[in-house]
Amino acid sequence: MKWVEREFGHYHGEPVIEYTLTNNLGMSVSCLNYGCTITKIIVPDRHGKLENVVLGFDTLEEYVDFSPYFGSVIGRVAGRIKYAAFELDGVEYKLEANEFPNHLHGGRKGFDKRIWKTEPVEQVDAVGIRFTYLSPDGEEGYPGNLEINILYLLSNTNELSITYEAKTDRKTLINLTNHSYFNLSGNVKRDCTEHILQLDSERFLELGYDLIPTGKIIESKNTPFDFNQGRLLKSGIKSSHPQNILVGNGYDHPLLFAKKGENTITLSEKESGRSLIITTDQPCVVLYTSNQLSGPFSIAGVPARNYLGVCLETQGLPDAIHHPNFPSIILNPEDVYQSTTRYRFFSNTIGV
Ligand code: FUC
Repeated sequence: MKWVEREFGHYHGEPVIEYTLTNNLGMSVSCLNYGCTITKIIVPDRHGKLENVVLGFDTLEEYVDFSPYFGSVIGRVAGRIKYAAFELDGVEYKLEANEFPNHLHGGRKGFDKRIWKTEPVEQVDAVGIRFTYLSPDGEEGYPGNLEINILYLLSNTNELSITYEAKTDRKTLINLTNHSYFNLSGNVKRDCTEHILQLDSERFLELGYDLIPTGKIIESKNTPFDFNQGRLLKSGIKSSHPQNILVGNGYDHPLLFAKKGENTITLSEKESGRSLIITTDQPCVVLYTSNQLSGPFSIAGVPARNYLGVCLETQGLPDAIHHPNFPSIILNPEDVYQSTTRYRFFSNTIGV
């Protein structure tokens, strides 16, 4: 197991470093102190060929100019907050309305655009990076000084675990996730339409025209949102279900896990033979099939187009602060926020 670092660029005068963690099987994960951004995850296919399975850029300039949150940590609150405002204990807080009139993924300068302090971590069977950041009271409109501590750990079983911890000195909101776009074909050879997704979920959140939950919870049975038996992502991309059409033909939806506690998600692609099993303690996963990815940039030489990657954002329910029936995302000063999501890669397709 080892880690190496190299200079990746400069952001407002501060050095941006890329760390590469490599395990004894040759799997590697590269990440930046800018946004805790995962730039590469290199894993073998069925023939042992090592290729990158996430979307990313080669330069910091491209991240700054174009990145739709490729690989980064999202916070303080993932997803959208309607009208960029909320009330806590009778006080109204106004947030940055960076997707006017709403707030998206932590604001204009969320955690994905911050330089984090880093510290390499070496364990007997794992190597990692610890990221820390102090988000000051009022940042992007949120109350409380928030101390965040995130650990990326790569093991010798081809598992990357991400552990999030946070503490505040005033009541605030928190809902952290990682926004990696997976593409198991390797080096963006094919898009994500032939990826198969399996997870135990019987319900998903209906979205409004602004992509914010309406509050209605829909049963997935007999819809393209039923992934219990495994389903090709293209079935939702080509579907005539109004919820698929609404988000730009595809998925951009919070799927609610069937059970409390730990849940697993399996993503696989037959042709490469690669699978990814995600285990999380979060109550939902936002499935986003990159329906709005096209833009004036390329990814590993491939011109950006929709469906090149799939995001599986494990998190609390979006806009929970406006829905008393959703699990709370309020963090009190006497509590510690703690959550772990693990990503384990296999080079033989599972469950297909
Ligand atoms: C996802 C989606 C959004 C958005 C973005 C880049 O999390 O929920 O709709 O476009 O990321």
